[in-house]
Amino acid sequence: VHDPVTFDLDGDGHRAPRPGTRAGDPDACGDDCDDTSALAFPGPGSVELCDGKDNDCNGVIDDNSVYVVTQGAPVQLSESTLSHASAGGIAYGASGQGYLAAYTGENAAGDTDVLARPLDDFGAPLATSNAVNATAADASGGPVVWTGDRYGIAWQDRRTGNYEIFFNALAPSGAKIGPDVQLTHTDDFSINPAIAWNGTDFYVAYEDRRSGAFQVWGRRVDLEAKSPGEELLMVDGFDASESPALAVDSKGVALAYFSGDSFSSSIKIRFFDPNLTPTTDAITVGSGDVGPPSISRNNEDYVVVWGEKSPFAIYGAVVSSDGSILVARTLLSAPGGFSRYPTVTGLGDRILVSYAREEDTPGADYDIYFRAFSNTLEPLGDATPVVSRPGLDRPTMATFGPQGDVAVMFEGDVDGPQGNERAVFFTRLTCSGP
Ligand SMILES: [Ca+2]
Ligand SMILES: [Ca+2]
Ligand SMILES: [Ca+2]
Ligand SMILES: [Ca+2]
Repeated sequence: VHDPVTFDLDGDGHRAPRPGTRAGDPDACGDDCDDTSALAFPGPGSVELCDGKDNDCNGVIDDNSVYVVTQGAPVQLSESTLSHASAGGIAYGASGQGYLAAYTGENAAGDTDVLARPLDDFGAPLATSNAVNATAADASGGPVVWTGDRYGIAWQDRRTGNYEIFFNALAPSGAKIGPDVQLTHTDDFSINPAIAWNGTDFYVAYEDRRSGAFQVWGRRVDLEAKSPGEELLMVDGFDASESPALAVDSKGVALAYFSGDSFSSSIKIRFFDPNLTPTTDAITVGSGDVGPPSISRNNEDYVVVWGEKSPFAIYGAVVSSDGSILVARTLLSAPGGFSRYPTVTGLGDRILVSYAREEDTPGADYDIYFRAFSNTLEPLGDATPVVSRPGLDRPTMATFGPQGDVAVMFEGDVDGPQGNERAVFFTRLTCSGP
């Protein structure tokens, strides 16, 4: 008999596994492989659908499906009254309830806010956006995660004088559920949060400069956000580090981050148990002139992707949760042009990578590409353009949506209130079935 620590947030009659166990293990107290979706559960009655979920709990999302580009013009998410908009995060809620997108922009009064906006299944905004931060305090960030009955969001704002990390839970409408939870209280900047949900708790990792150099710290937050866990330094004591990316499952937490300075930098990954106690050392998967990483769980392992700058190209590696490198640094982008800002999504038997690519002709448009890979990072077909935009390429982020869609959120240039401006857009890949 265990404490009732697990939830059935999606209401399908199956509980999430206890932290540190795998769904269905004898000591797991739960067998729901995905407690964020009532359409995913083990045993008779579960049918694999093309919906971005592992419906039959066999470890593979949308078994045998392929992704195609069907959407025409991308949807602009950030209001045309905003300046300097940047993408914060996007997640899909309960079936039929659409997405929640978060982005940052400066309004006509000169305030920079983190805005949350509900979208329908096709990315069309359902309402105007709500400010998530305290008004009149500059803010940014906004990675978003869905739990099965609510979203979690993390951001940085300057209401206390210097930037601190805040958390709140949001209803599907984007409305705040409780008071903001301040996760950091330091005399220097705490910025750039990442967020994840493991079926029981949220995990938030961020850069914090309390030691003089930025380092990645992290903290656990329970569902009701009443008792945040202890703040923990997630990297080795002297490791200058930034740009955290998190992936979690019921067994533990994986952190990928940028380590180093302008002279020497690397991409590292480190694993933790659900209490954020490290279970491995930091493992270097790439080094040189590297950019921020993206990480996804895949087939009980983890895949990390990042951009490199000489030349501009996308690389990836696969690491198991015991810290073994299963596939060492591998080139993922097609040759030529400037490829950067990758996002990775693991499906269990294959891996989707999206990234921005600019041609090396002055003034050329840039494209968002996606490409599928095997679990050993062998390409499954060519890189396919999703959308082409004028202006400079910017970060991308991707998440599963309804009917197997993969939503891609990205930044692009538009004519805005102050001339040539940045805005946030939505497009998607659709699942075409096996
Ligand atoms: Ca459930
Ligand atoms: Ca479920
Ligand atoms: Ca499956
Ligand atoms: Ca599915």
